[in-house]
Amino acid sequence: MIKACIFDLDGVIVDTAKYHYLAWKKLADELGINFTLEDNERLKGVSRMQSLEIILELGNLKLDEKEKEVLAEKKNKWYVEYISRMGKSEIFPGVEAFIDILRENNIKTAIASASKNTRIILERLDLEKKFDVIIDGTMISKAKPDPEIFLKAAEYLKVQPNECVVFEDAVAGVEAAKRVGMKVIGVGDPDILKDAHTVIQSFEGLDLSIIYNL
Ligand code: B16
Ligand code: MG
Repeated sequence: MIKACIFDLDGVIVDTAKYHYLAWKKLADELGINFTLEDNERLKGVSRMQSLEIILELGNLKLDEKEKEVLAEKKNKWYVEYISRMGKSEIFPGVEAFIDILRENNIKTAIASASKNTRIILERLDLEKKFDVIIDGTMISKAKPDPEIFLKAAEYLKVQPNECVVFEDAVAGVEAAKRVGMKVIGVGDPDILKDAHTVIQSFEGLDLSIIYNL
């Protein structure tokens, strides 16, 4: 019996990856590091500090913790500038309608995102009220594929892990949810998200059958 749906944010509800890329690119350019859109794929679903580590590794740059914090903070300032200009038109097609269907059918909804900027993004998209629970990067200590974020979402929703369906665009997120017995719907490329129970390309036209037929 499915009682709740838990949504990742970046790459599932909205495409913030392009803004992460612009901000990281600006930083990489400053540091003289070549950073491509292909490299950016490795940053999806990964925490801010881990993302910085990947970029520094691309440039063979070794820095101390303090220097890394300054750079991460700098990138985040640029990123927040970009996302502060986002609007409702950037929500992926069909997402709001699907969440409305869930709520009308008494299925609880949550966000589980590694982003510490989750609340700013949801506010800009006017989506906060659509979720019963919001778990973000400020509330967890272990990154996906650790299941901490999904377990916390289930706990706050007051449901059991096996009563949840997770929507994820990152391989690490699919693994995290499966580790605690949740059903997972991948959002994106079926070849990449092959461990998910099923994969969708879009939320357009989706109804409850997707979660009941898993
Ligand atoms: P921030 P998700 C993740 O969000 C992004 O996919 C990832 O690229 C980003 O580095 C991470 O959030 C941290 O974001 O710097 O805003 O705290 O996919 O878990 O919703
Ligand atoms: Mg994601």
